[in-house]
Amino acid sequence: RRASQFDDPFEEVREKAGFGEVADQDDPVMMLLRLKDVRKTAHNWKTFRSGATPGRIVVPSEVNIRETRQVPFEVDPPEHTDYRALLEPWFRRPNEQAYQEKLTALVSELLDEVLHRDKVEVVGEFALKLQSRALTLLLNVPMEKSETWISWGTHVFRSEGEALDAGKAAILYDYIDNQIENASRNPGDDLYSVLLFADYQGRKLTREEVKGVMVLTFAGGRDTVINAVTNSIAYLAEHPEHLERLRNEPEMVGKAVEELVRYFAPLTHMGRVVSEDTEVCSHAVKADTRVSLCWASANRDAGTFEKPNEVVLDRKINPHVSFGFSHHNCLGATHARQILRHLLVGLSQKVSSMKIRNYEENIEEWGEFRRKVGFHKIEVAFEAFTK
Ligand code: HEM
Ligand code: EMZ
Repeated sequence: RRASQFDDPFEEVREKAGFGEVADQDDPVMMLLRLKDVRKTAHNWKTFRSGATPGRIVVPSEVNIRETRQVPFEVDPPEHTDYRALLEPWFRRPNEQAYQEKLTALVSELLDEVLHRDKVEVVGEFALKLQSRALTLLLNVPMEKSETWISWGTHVFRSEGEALDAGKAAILYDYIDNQIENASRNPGDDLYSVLLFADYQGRKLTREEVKGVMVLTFAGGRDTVINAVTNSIAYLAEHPEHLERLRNEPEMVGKAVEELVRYFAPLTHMGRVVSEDTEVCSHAVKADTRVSLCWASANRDAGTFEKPNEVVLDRKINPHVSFGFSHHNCLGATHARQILRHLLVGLSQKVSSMKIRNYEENIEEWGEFRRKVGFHKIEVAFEAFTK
């Protein structure tokens, strides 16, 4: 199997039963695998709740490593609607011209750093840096801040050998508490300050709510972006004809981003807690149990996607759910899409070819399913493009 091939481990079970079962810390999860069920369940927030005990909708459950409720991720309507209204304008800033110019410069600088080296470990030396530096734009804080974030590694709650790392989580919480404290003493035009002084339902947000938004911003947009960036590079390394196509037809970059994100599905699934006895997929589910919406499986549903296991770079109809569906659809998607657009354009303009030297795959295990989500490490040699 080639480095950039991401198989669909769910196909058979999706077609036969429609769901799979996963054990997780005495709190099992019923994984929904079909696009139709995923959408229907995501939409039905009354029966399938996000506002459960903080951490419980994440798989593996984070109830034992955090108490802070992530906002708006772990809140249901109607409160969710008001939080979103407050946050949406800020999270749309990546569409602005000035923001994009900074992103172009940032990608260009990073590519120049790797271009004159023999080989580069893309996860740690490229994707993590790109994710962290780009996040300074989203938070509107100085670029130097990214140096601290880079030192944390690829996940804020996980580490090598430990799926849930409470010590690591504590570093993030302390950091955010500190930044909130600084912003309250000396407010600026960064996200912390904006949140501290915003109006929510006629009152200010509490420190705990501000922290909830910030933790989510750091955690949700981290390994997802890192995997999307790394996997896109692996893909274009093995498909130089597509790199060339992007160079000649830059107008297709938007479609290419959607298709790569569909194919890689950087976030495999996300849970919900069932609020009343009900039925999903002709299967009885009890109140207070967990189900999950498997975005990765839904994206390969042959009922909707033709040739689901192929990357069709200019795929015309692409209603993928990599960024979720309905109320909780990804707030960071505008930012993530812009990073990927600028990456693809930058690569096509500056790189003629990339050779993969060595790699170690990152495989997730969910019950009977083994799913490749990206790489722990991947060494690539970049060759500069000269006109
Ligand atoms: C929600 C995926 C990048 C912030 C979500 C959801 C998915 C997702 C599937 C829905 C969760 C649910 O329904 O429970 C991704 C992927 C990304 C990405 C694949 C990168 C390719 C980011 C970034 C940020 C971010 C960069 C911010 C810096 C959020 C937030 C939510 C969210 C705040 C919660 C929205 C809500 O509950 O209303 N993301 N995400 N994400 N994501 Fe992302
Ligand atoms: C949570 C989640 C957000 C969780 C939209 O997804 O991302 C996961 O990586 C984190 O571990 O806490 O933020």
